[in-house]
Amino acid sequence: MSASQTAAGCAKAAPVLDFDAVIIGAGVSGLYQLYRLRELGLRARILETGSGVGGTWYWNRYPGARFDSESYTYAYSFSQELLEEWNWAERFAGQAETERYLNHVADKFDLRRDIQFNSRVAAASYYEETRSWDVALEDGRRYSTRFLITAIGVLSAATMPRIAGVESFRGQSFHTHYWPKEPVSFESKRVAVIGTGATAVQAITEIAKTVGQLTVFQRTPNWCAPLHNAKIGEDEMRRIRASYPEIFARCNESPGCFIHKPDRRRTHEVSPEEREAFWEKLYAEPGFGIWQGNFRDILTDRGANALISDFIARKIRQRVKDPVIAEKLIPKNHGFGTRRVPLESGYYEVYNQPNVKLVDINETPIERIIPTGIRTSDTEYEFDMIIYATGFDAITGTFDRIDIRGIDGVSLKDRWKDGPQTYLGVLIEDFPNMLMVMGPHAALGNFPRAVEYNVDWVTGLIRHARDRGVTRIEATAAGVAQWTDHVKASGEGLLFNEIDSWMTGVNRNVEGKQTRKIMRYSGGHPTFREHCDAVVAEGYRELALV
Ligand code: NA7
Repeated sequence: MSASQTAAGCAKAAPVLDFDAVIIGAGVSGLYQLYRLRELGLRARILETGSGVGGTWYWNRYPGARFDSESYTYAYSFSQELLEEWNWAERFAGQAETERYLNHVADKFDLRRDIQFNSRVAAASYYEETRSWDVALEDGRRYSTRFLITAIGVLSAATMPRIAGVESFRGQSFHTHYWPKEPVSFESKRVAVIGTGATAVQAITEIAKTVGQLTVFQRTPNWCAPLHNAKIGEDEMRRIRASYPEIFARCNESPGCFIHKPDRRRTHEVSPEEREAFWEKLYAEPGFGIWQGNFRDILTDRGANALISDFIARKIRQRVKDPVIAEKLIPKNHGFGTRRVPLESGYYEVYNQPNVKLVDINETPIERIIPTGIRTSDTEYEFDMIIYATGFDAITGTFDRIDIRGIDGVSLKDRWKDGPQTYLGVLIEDFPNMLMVMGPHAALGNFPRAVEYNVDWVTGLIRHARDRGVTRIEATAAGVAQWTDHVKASGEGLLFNEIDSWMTGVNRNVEGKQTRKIMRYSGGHPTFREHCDAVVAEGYRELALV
């Protein structure tokens, strides 16, 4: 361990700590957090499980992985120079382009010298005597730090299905999150995909282009809408670059930080003809407009939601030739937009291919994985490859996988077993000096837009502490209770909170995650920022700073 007496570690106890701040994760959040802490003159280090930067965009290299947010809205906005020099090649960048972008950021700002790769954090414990955290890696290395900053994303703990026999399969198998760096060929192969979430929709569409035979095992269909990706030419990039300030301003004004803002009208305010024309227009436009830029009541009013669901169902019926398959692909247990809407580039047409089969596992459940393939209640399917697109233990799952202990050894996993409780999604009572970037009960959406605000807020708090010789920051019980109540209240009346999905904390493959919980702030980003700004303006109320 190296000895240092540095910027933040300067007050009362004056312990010799390895770092002022340890950041877990070198994704979009962690990279920017490191950049900001360096500006403060702190000694910070990122500990990262992977061997490269990028987080989500480092791991999820499955075929078809790409943005559903417009590339130019996903870029960091903090550096004019970066905005000037980076050209996006596609309206919705693929994984490779995004990974290149984040590597470029790491190089440009010389971030790598403070990033330690191949370093999975297994445990972190708070010590009151030194007001510091002890962070332990899986391989036994340990570091002491004043601040522990989690930048671990909301979808980083991949989950395998609880199906018997997974280990027995003799062919190739992959979880989409852990896709290999080497190319994988599907040619002449019999491939199974389990799952039909946003990941599967992208992967299936890409795999279907070259596969021998593809069989999709579907438990719950999702409402998908067209992405309409395209290349960005030089002229378009020039126009985008010139309008970055307006683009970012517009994103910041919208509830999800997307470029698409809800239409002020209610669904029933317009005539059926006008409604239909509006929806046709949205369906033909790129990106999340049909979800995020729709009439403002489609996610709160059951009647409105039924109408838009019916519109999308008609589109599915038009695009899928076999009416029986079309019906299977139309969700029956939730309305449009109440789960994450996968954006697609020819997904429905895949089911018109003679070499693609859809298996509804509600009709014929999977009994087990066998050495040669998959056995359902009525058939044994033989496969060369099984792809698990089975999602994540979302939002709190990555926290659960680290043994995080606060005051007197209290476990964070236990503390949150009935749902997360936080102050502004950043702090937790009894876990002093631990700060979360995009933690539970923060506002989700277009990630980098939200990340930049979150990181700046966290950085501001650390600066405030440093300037006052404060070495211990903790959320108060009252603050946590207030915020947790407010987060719950902000979710009332929203249809998606009545539906099982990763956004409501349900993952049937994980013990204890079978019932819905309020996992995220749904009052919209502008209101979220108002709350956080007010806390700063009032001198960090509801925080105990000593
Ligand atoms: P999702 O959206 O959680 O999707 C996981 C899919 O896997 C979903 O269709 C699940 O069906 C299915 N699944 C999970 N377990 C099983 C079992 N045991 N049997 C059959 N099918 C199963 O994860 P994604 O990776 O697609 O997307 C996550 C987010 O990443 C996405 O929203 C983007 O924002 C990026 P279910 O719906 O549970 O019936």
